[in-house]
Amino acid sequence: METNRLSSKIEKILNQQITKEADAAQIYLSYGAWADDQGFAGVANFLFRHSQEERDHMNKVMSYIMERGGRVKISAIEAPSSDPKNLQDCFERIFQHEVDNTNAIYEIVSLAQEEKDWATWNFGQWFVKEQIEEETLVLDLIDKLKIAGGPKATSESLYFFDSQLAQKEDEADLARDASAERP
Ligand code: OFO
Repeated sequence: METNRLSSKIEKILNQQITKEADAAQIYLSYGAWADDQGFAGVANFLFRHSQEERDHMNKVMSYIMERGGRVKISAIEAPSSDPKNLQDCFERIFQHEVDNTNAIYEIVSLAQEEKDWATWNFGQWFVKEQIEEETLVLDLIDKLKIAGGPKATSESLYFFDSQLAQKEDEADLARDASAERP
């Protein structure tokens, strides 16, 4: 009796996503270590927390494959690329990683839709929303860095940015949710 409820294509793309999330966790980890070395303890803390979040995403995909009777395959991840040049560069690179990951999630939901695998489609929607939040969060930080002066920001404004990040919420508020929650 066939107990695997995932097609081989869906199983493959979900396993690839496990690697992508692990990859993202590794990137956040390496940028966090870089930030700490530069004296930005708040930024480092924020990036380490995010690294953990990416690991949680990896586990979420892994659990889903197993729940559906599929086979999890763990692959190697690459070493992260070179250190960022400055904070602006760090967050711009993170934004690009998030956009790449969003595109990977879109591939999953598109394939699920094509195969009429509504369970996977439904599962993927959690990630679609999560990616909107993550992109919004990073864009907001890039904006703040621009206001602080971008690559020419003074140490005083960077100190302020860093202390803000030490206590920043990990989830961004989305405008659409804010209006929906209004009484
Ligand atoms: Fe896994 O959310 Fe970012 O990449």
